[in-house]
Amino acid sequence: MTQITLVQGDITDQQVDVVVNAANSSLLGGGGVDGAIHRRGGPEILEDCRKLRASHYGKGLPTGRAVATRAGRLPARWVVHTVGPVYSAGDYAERAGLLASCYRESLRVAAELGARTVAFPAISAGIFGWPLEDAARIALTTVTGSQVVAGLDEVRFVLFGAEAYGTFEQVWREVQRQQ
Ligand code: AR6
Repeated sequence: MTQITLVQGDITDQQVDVVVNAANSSLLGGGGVDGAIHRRGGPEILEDCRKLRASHYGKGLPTGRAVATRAGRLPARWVVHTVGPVYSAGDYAERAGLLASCYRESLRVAAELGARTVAFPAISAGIFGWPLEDAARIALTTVTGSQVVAGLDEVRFVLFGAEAYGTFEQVWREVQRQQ
């Protein structure tokens, strides 16, 4: 049985096999979770990101996709970088599909690496502007609906602050009731 857990905290503190990064398509760092991961993990992560850019993603990693690097000094084995969509009410359905894809693709890459434990932030719910409750619903329904999740021991959502934690907890109760 895969445990789905919610914790309030900093994703760079998590002792897990895979930490998922809410990156941007450049893969060269940014603010939010991305900044925190590169700061704490150190230069190995950026070195691997640069190599991935040079070998496969000259035009950038497309939104909804995921790639893995080493985790440097983080207490994790790998970082899986995924690019969430910027929120826009205009083409909601397409972008919501891309946000779901971030979770599915990250889990697929994690499983390919042989990971048993994966920590996710609330992808797109910060700088990319996705309303938190909706981001939580997409995250939780996608992960519980994923086939890949069966091979993992734990999928942990790491929420930064009491508000994000409370929102995920409330949405998680609703999602469980509907199952
Ligand atoms: N641990 C866990 N969650 C965090 C942390 C942390 N250390 N720091 C922030 N959050 P964001 P996005 C929360 O902005 O919206 C970057 O510049 C935050 O409160 O990190 O996908 C990238 O390079 C929010 O709930 O990611 C991209 O350009 C959630 O993590 C862009 O931001 C996601 O916020 C990506 O924006």
